[in-house]
Amino acid sequence: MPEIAARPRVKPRLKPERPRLYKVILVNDDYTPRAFVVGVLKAEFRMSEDEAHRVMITAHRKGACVVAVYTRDVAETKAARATDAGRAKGYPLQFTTEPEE
Ligand code: TYC
Repeated sequence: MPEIAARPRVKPRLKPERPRLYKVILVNDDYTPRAFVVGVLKAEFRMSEDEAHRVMITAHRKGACVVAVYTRDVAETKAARATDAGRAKGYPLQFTTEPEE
């Protein structure tokens, strides 16, 4: 049987889709010390003291605050590491992720 060359079934996209981005969200609680939250934000999200303090205070006042936006893998890894840092000290600190619209 002669081989029939397979042609691509779809036109290759010239513009690849950009990957969906995910927000990392800091959730307030009544127990984790403010300074500890600031330290985690600085260490895991490479924030300055001022930036970390602003994000911590916003979560404290409003209940939650968007920390940063990443691809899904990076967002989930950072949220898990930051949450684990609190858990290791016995704090209920929570970082969650959520897709951007
Ligand atoms: N509410 C905490 C306190 O008063 C501080 C805090 C801020 C904890 C933000 C979590 O996401 C948070 N000690």
